[in-house]
Amino acid sequence: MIKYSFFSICVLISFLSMAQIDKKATRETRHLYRHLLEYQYKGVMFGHQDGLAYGLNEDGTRWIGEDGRSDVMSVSGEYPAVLGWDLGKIEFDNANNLDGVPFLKIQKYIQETYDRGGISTISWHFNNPTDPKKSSWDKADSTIKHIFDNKNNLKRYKSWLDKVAVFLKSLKGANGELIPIIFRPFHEHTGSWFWWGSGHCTPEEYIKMWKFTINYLQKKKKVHNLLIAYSTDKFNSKEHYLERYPGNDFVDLVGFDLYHRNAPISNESFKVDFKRMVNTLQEIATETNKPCAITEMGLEQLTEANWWTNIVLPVVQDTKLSYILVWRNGRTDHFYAPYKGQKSAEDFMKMIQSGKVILEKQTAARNLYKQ
Ligand code: BMA
Repeated sequence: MIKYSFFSICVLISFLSMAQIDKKATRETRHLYRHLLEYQYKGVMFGHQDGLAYGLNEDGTRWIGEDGRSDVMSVSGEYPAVLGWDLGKIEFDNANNLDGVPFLKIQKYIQETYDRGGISTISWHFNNPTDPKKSSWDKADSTIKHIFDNKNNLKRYKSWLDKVAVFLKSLKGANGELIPIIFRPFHEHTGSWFWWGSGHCTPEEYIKMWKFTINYLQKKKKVHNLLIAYSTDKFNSKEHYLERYPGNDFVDLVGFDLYHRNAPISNESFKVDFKRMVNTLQEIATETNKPCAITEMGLEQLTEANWWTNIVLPVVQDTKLSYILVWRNGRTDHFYAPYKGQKSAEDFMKMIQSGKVILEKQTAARNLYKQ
């Protein structure tokens, strides 16, 4: 009797301490979440957006769609630990996403990443449901208000979410199990460059949209392979970070996006800001018992040869951060991860050799999807 009640108390305690929001999440999704918490302070995983789909050759020209290739691999001999993808244009049933990556390929890359033991995260730069011709970047005030005010707009938005749900549920491992995804909707909302940004909706509208979306995917469409990431852009304080926070029951992972601009003049001030934001994020992660990450970051064109060990490593090492993800290697003038011969490649390796930032092999050894 005593044994059983002790056992039930342990189960209850572990249940209460799991801040994961979807109580029906698949086994693999629950394992991933638990492991993200367990590995805090034990090395930060490195991620790259679109890292398997395309990149840059040594002479700076593009390569696209070469199976097995990755710029991080060409520099380090390993794949990134985390791969980021975007579903922009899935709402129109397009074959390719907004940056030209075929959705069928994204599906395959996610499966390969899972098979190797890595993590996939998905963002969605989607068009405006009240005026589908308008992209995420076409600023349109009160879009969210008009989605809920107007039956046709809401119907259209739901039909787009249906497509997202079909895609997410199509991601399966070798045994038919769903592949866990860190899903990161409505990102960078402390900025105002997207229609869901702070200049275009009230905090109440933003939170309503968030809750509606998560409920629709998890409750209505029964998508149970998601960890939901809340990611702001730059923020000034904890209050600012939390201004549009939808609540602990609607967020699994807390993060932010931050780009380093105007290097080298801004190097020192960037480091100060970056450190401050990481500290605040860790405080929130601790209070909410949730994992945290830098969900997007980078220095465009990596113009600083020592960027990784001078700017990134000192801030991210020995923190709670689960991962940092740099943006895509899209063009000669728009890339964020080193490629073979790129001037920061050697320094990137120094950061990896420090053991504080890890790639795919050490990540796979963590068996993130297993008990
Ligand atoms: C931006 C740029 C764009 C891209 C968008 C969505 O930061 O990389 O070229 O279309 O992200 O991936």
